Amino acid sequence: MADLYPVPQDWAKRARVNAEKYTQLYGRSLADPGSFWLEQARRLDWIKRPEIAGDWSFREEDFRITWFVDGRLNASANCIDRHLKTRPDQVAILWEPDEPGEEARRFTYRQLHAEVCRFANVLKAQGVQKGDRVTIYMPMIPEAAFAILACARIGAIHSVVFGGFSPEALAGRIQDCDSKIIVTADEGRRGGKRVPLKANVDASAAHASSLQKVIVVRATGGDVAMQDGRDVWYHEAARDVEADCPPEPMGAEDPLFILYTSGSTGKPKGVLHTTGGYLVWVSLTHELVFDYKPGTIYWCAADIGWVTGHSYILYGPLANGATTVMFEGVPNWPTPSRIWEVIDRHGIEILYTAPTALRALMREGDEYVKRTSRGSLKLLGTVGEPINPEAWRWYHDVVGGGRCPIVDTWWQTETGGALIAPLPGATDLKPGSATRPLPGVDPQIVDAEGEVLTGAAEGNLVIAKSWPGQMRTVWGDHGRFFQTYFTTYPGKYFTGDGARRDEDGYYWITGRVDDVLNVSGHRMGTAEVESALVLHAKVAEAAVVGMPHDIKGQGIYAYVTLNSGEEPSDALRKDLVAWVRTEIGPIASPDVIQFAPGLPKTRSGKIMRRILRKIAEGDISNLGDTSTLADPGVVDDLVANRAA
Ligand code: 6R9
Repeated sequence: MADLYPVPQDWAKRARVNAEKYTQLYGRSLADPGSFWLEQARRLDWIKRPEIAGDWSFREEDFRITWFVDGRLNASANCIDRHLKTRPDQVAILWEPDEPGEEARRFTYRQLHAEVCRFANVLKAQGVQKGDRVTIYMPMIPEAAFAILACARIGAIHSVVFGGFSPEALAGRIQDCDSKIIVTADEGRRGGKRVPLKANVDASAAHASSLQKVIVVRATGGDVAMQDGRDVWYHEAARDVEADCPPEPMGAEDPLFILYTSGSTGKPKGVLHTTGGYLVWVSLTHELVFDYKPGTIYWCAADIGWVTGHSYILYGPLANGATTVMFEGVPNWPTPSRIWEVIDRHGIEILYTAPTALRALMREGDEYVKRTSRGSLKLLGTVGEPINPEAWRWYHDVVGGGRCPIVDTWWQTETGGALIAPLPGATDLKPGSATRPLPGVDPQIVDAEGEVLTGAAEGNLVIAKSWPGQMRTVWGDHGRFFQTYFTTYPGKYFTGDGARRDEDGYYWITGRVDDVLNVSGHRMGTAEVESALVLHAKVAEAAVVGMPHDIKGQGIYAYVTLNSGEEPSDALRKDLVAWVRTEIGPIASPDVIQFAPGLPKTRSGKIMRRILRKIAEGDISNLGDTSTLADPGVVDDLVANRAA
C-alpha cells in the first residue's frame, strides 16, 4: 500500500470527525435513518421543525421522494438572519475582483442581510411572487449572490444560467421554465475581457417569448441599450424600496431552484431542488468534508452558474456561518500565480477547485506556485471530474506543501451536494479516489444486468437509498425524471458514472458511461453539440464523441457529414467551431472536426459510437466487430482521414 496518505495526527485529534466517529455516524445513518436525519435537521432554523424525515420509494408503483415534508423554513433566513445574533460583523462574502490591483469587497452578515432584503424588494416591486421562476444570468459579482438569496427569501425559484452560455442556450432555459423575468448585468469581466451579458439577453429575447422584465445590474459601466417598459436598472429600482423584507415561510418540499444540466439527450434537463432536504444536505456535507468551523476563510473557486457554486459557494457555507470567497477572475490571468496570490492576500485556509484548473496550472511549472507563501492553507478540495494521481500529488506536494489533506468530492447536479468524499480527520487518502460514502449514502456497483457486485468490483455506480439533497424532479417533466434515473436499474438511482471499488471499500470513479462528456469539469451532452452542428446550413449529419485531452480531461471530437455539393475546407472547419460557440457557448467548442462522407451505422440506422470513440482516441487497431454495419466501408475512410 505505497500510495496511501494517512490522516495527519493533528487532523485526527482536532477534526470534528475522526475515523471512529465516521464509522459510527455512517452506521447510524443507514441503520436508523429516521432519527439520524431528524437530529441532523436541527442544524437549521425551522419555523416549524419537521417530525417526518425521509419518505421515498424509487419503485414505479409508488415513486416518491420527500424529506422533512412537514417542516417549514426559509433558506435565506438560514443563510443570513440567524447569524445576525451570533456574528453580525463577520464577513460573509469576500469578493475578489478580476483586476488584481482593484480592492476586494467585503459584506458582513449584517450588510448581506440589507443587500438581500433590498434585492428581494426590487423583485417584489417588479411583480415577482412566490413560485415564480427568476432567471439569473450574471457575472461573478456579489449582486449575483444577492439575487439568488433574494429569490430564496421571497420563495421565487431561481434558475441560474452560466454567464458563458450563448443567447440561444439562454433562451432555451428561459423558455423551458416559463420565466418572465431575468436578472443580468451590463457586462461581465473575466481575465481582462468583457462579456456582453445584457446584449446576449437582448439577443435571446426574440426566442424567449415568456420574458417580460429585465433587471440590469451596473457592473462595468459599459454602454448597453435599455428597452423602455422592459428593462430596469437595478440601482434605480433599489432606491424606491424598503430596507427590510421578511423571509417567506416555505414548506420543506417547496422548490428552491432549477439548474439546467446536460443529459444524454439533446435538451438540457431542469434539475429541481427543494428547500429543506437540500439545505440540510449542503450544510452537513460542507461541515463534514471541509471540517468547517465558522469564520474560517474558505474559497470555492467554481462559478455560481454551476451546482458547485450554488451548494459550496453560497448555500452550504452561508448556512454554516462561513466567510466565503467569490472570485470574479480566472486562474491564469494575469499570470498563473493568481490563485496562489489570492490565497496569500486573504489568508485563505480552504481551497476547493477543479482538476482541469490544476492540470492547466501544473503545466506552467512550479515557479508560479513557489513564489507565493500559501502558508494559510490547511485543506484542499477537488470536484468535477476524476483527478489523475499526477495532478493530485502536485496539488498535495507543491500547492499544499505536503501539509494539507485533499478531499476529492464526487457528486452531481442531481445529488445536490457531495455523496462520496473523504473526511480530512477520518479518511486515509489514495490519490485519484473519492474514497468512501458520506453518511446516509448507500452506493452500489452493479453489472450491466443490474446484479449487485460485492467486495472489490468494477461496474456502474448506483445509489440504493434516497438522501435529503437528492433532486426531486425534472422541471415540467416528471416522467423524464423517473425514466432517466430509475429505470436502468429498477429501484435504484443510476448515476450515469462507472466506478471501481477496491479491497478497502474505496470508490474510484471511472467517468461517464452514457453520452455525456466532461469537458474541463463541465457537463456537455454529445447530442447537444450534434444538434447545434446540424443546424448549420452546410451540415447534413454530425456525431460527437469525447477524446482524451491533457488539460480538459475530455475534448470534443466531431464527425461531420456535409450536404451534397458542399466541399470540406479549413475555413468551413473554423466556421463550424465558431457556429457551435454561438449556438451553445465557448465551453462546447469542438477540438477536432473530421469531415466524413458517411458515419458508421447499424442496419437499423443507429450510429455506432463505440467505433467513433476508438477512432477519436487513436485506438484503431482494435475497432471490434464492424460486421453489423450497414456499410463497413465507411470505417476505412474514417480511419484514413483521422483528423487528430
Ligand atoms: C459537482 C459536479 C457531474 C459529473 C459526475 C462525474 C463527474 C464530479 C467528480 C467526478 C470523478 C469526482 N464528477 N465530481 N468524477 N471524481 N470528484 O461536477 O456536477 O456538473 O453535474 O457533473 O461529473 O462524472 O457524474 P455536474
